[in-house]
Amino acid sequence: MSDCIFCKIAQKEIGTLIYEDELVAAFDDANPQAPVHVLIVPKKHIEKLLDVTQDEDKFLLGHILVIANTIARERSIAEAGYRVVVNCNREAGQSVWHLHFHLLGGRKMSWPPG
Ligand code: DGP
Repeated sequence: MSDCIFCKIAQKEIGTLIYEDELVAAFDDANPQAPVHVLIVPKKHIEKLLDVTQDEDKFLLGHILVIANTIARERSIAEAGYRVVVNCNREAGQSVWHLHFHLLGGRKMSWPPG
């Protein structure tokens, strides 16, 4: 989508990717909430988690989680612990309308989330 900031980052028009393959792109969050805070996004524009479909997107969703593991290992947060978060819709705190998975680590996390 032409006016979507995460589409522009995924297509390398702006910003810096730390990982990409044919399906996904990953980059550091501009407003990090932990020492490691990476966003993993599908290259195709999907507005939110609620919009994924079983037939089209189930491989993509599993792939994103596998890539989260890969990046967690690369960033040396895998063994201590990390969190993968998707905020879907307004009350969950979604502020960018392109599906993204937050990968957070490098500090002790609390529960429940705010
Ligand atoms: P959420 O609230 O779940 O929609 O998370 C959106 C995240 O995206 C938030 O942590 C800040 C980050 N973000 C917003 N705009 C940009 C941007 O232009 N570049 C990068 N790298 N991150 C952004």
